[in-house]
Amino acid sequence: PAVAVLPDAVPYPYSFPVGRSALVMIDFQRDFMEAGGFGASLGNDVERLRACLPGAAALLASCRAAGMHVVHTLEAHKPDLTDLHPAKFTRGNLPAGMRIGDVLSGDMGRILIRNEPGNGIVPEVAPAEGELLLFKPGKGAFYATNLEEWLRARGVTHLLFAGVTTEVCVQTSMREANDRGFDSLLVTDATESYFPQFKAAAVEMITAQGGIVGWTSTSSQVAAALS
Ligand code: TIU
Repeated sequence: PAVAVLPDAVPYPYSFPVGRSALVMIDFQRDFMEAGGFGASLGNDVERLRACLPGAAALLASCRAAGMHVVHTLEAHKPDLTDLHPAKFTRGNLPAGMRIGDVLSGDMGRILIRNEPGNGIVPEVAPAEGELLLFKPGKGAFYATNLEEWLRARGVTHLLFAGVTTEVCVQTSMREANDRGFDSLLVTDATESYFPQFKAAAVEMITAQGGIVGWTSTSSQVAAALS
């Protein structure tokens, strides 16, 4: 279809012009999603995040089949750390060896550094040729990146969001998108948090007050709308 319609989206029906919409896959990186990565080293249960991979992979397949633009982001810093604020570097009061740029024990390489092994996207949702792979130094995908320019150059007006974690990088990116005038939809089975109550709260706060940040739906409803 030229316009896909989601009659059961929350808080009310959402429609998107397929040729002017992009799927934004936030930070599906080994750092956060695999045992032995940075997220796991901080004591988080990565299996919780991995529960959204089937939904995310299905969503990615639907959007690719429809010919939509696809963007993959990575939370990543330059090897020389010139794009890392001291406030982010020191946050968490972590010991040496566990800070951004340090070498993690195991095979993941330097923590949150571009092109290190841990900074690759997990195979279940790996980027394909022609899709944008975007390094972002912040939580939001628009901060200190060319994402807005890239989307505007392609006439994109609507964004579908997936990724981890729901309440941190996904929600921040959706709020940034909302303030830039993009109508945004969060696909709830394609996003996860280490904390179930934070995912639930983020979904509620995005859709509250008439969709103050955007809409939510599921990968199967997006697939049905695109078929
Ligand atoms: N991608 C993303 O959400 N980065 C984070 O830092 N998430 C946390 O949950 N800490």
